[in-house]
Amino acid sequence: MIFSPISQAILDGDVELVLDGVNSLLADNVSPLNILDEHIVTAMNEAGKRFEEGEFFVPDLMLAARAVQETMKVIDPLLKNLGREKAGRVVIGTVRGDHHDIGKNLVAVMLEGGGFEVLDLGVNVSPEQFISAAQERRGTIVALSALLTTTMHEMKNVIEMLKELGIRNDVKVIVGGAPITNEFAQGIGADGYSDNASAAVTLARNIVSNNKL
Ligand code: B12
Repeated sequence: MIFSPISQAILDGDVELVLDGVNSLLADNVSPLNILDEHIVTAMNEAGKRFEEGEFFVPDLMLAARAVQETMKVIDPLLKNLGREKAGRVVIGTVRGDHHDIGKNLVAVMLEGGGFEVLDLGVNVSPEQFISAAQERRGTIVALSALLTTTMHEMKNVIEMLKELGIRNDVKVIVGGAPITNEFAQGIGADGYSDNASAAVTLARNIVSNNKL
């Protein structure tokens, strides 16, 4: 398969080439959303495929991830500018034991672009940290990301802790990440799931309007 020069440069971990390509698309008025979907996400999906097929090793993934992170520094502010009034508040993070943050960062940026106030707690976040941040303001949505089958059960721990504290009905929980499915999300009692960052915004908006958070 032939990739765009930007996607290929991400796969090669060539930060300079990626930034040159992205800046020149932006100069041609290409939307940052388009750059994200067409070039960045495509490249990371391919990196994942190559890793699964044994063509890529962890250092290759880290180079690709670093190229994406540098690119997001340019794209982030532009995506955030797409937003208007605050649609609600979201506390987001990658669950305990998990350090993958590319997808989580994309979701955070898209939510901000979609008008949400977003508090990003980072990676390796404990249930206590999620819940304490959510309790700072009524109506906060908690958004959990997990990329490992060994950490996805942490999502259930967050929901169980909310139940134990008697505040399950006050805090809505949405989940996502490569190993998460709709069935899994329903099984742990989450309020919503999506498999991509754009749909996460629609999901959060629906939750706000259905619950008048
Ligand atoms: C990049 C990567 C890494 C990078 C992470 C860099 C970083 N800063 O994130 C590095 C090299 C550090 C890494 C490390 C490891 N990784 Co890794 N990694 C990946 C890889 C290739 C891509 C992940 C990614 O960024 N995808 C691109 C983003 C855009 O997609 P995404 O995260 O799925 O997010 C999208 C959606 O899921 C959704 N979404 C995500 N979060 C949320 C949250 C909400 C609320 C919503 C609504 C939606 C949503 O929206 C996002 C945007 O569209 C995947 C392979 C894959 N195909 O997923 C393996 C993969 C996840 N890693 C894997 C493994 C095993 C590891 C390691 C254990 C390897 C090791 N032996 O050290 C470590 C774990 C370290 C740890 N404790 O976390 C396995 C997991 C296997 C499993 N079944 O659990 C995978 C699947 C590769 C494989 N096939 O073996 N990894």
